[in-house]
Amino acid sequence: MFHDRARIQVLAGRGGDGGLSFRREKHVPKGGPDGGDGGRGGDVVLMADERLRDLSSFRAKTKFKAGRGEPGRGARKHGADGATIELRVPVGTQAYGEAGDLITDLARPDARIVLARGGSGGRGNQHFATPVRQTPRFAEVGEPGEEAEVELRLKLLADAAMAGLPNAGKSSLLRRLSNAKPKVAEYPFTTLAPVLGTVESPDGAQLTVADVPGLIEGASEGVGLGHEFLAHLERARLLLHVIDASAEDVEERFQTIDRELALYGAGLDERPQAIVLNKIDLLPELPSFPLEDERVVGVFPVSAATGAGIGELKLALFRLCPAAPEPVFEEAPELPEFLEYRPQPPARRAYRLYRTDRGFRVVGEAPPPDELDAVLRAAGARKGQEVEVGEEVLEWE
Ligand SMILES: Nc1nc2c(ncn2[C@@H]2O[C@H](COP(=O)(O)OP(=O)(O)OP(=O)(O)O)[C@@H](O)[C@H]2O)c(=O)[nH]1
Ligand SMILES: [Mg+2]
Repeated sequence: MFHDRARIQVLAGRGGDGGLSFRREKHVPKGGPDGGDGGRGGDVVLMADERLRDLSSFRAKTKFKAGRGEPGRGARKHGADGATIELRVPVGTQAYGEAGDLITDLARPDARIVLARGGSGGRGNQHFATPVRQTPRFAEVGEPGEEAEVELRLKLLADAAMAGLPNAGKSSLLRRLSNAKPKVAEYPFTTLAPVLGTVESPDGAQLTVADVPGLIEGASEGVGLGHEFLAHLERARLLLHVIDASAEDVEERFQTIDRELALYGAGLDERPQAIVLNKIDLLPELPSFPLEDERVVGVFPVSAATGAGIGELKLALFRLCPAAPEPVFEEAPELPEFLEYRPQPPARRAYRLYRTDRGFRVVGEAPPPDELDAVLRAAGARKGQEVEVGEEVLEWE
């Protein structure tokens, strides 16, 4: 099975707590504070890997948690940073946020984006000594990591894509045109997942062509296999509309597919189309295409069985395929894939949380009780510990 969608939950690592410690040396009776800082929590990163073809690796596992930062320790020892995890996805994967907003489009190998950022580590008590407070018995608590629910959708990146009814001969054609070897058989719906092939011109130029499962009437509403794969046509700059020319109703066949492209939307019905009239070996004379249509940039009678017309079609592809858009990333490093996306930009906290030797201290504008509860629980508060909020001292339950 080919998986072009996945929903995942990501949780970045919590920052490590600051250390609460005092220097101990043989001849120094009362050493100063020497608690080091906590390490940063690990990030969850999404990364495009050329070697991958689909999102099936996210079937087995959908929750990903980066490592938490280690707490700071005595002797000013900094806690280790939490491990960052990298989720690898095929090139062409888009990530959407919970509101359906496009977060990023990893359209280039090795493009990467931070989906959830690790919390910063808390400062150790070594930072809190002042002339009047030489023994600070508190240290900062590490911040929580960001979390997010993300939908991944793979949209193949091909220069041209085939559209057509089942059995039209799309896969046979891709075998003829490219290095790909998709399965061919005399029954409909032989192709169950998109296949990419590379076509080479005599002068060494290359184009990628996608063979997509056959479409039938109603495909845009989910009939047959076609619908979920229509998305893979979206990024192709040229459609190869493959029609079995040995059938009597060539025009009707064209229109059936064309309607589905229009119903699907995303501009598929405005894409330039090369009409491939296949199976001419079954016809006594060369067929013609009965329609005038401004999107039709060429009509090619071919036989994937005998190879007739294939050479011409191949050359024409290089001529007809609109030039790829300039790789914008070179001029515009601010493309989404380079942005560091923060799912929930952490609101600046109006308070700070410190660990003391008896429990916790909240300094600044304390959050509402529910939130305070959650924050303390996350920081590892235990029953019976003291929580100082302003002038008040509460007991944690
Ligand atoms: N006579 C003849 N048969 C062909 C030609 N091209 C393909 N076929 C046959 O048509 C049948 C369907 O071919 P496929 O390439 O599997 O068709 P498809 O469009 O990929 O079909 P789906 O994957 O089901 O959508 C097979 O039996 C092929 O051998 C051709 O040019 N001439
Ligand atoms: Mg096929």
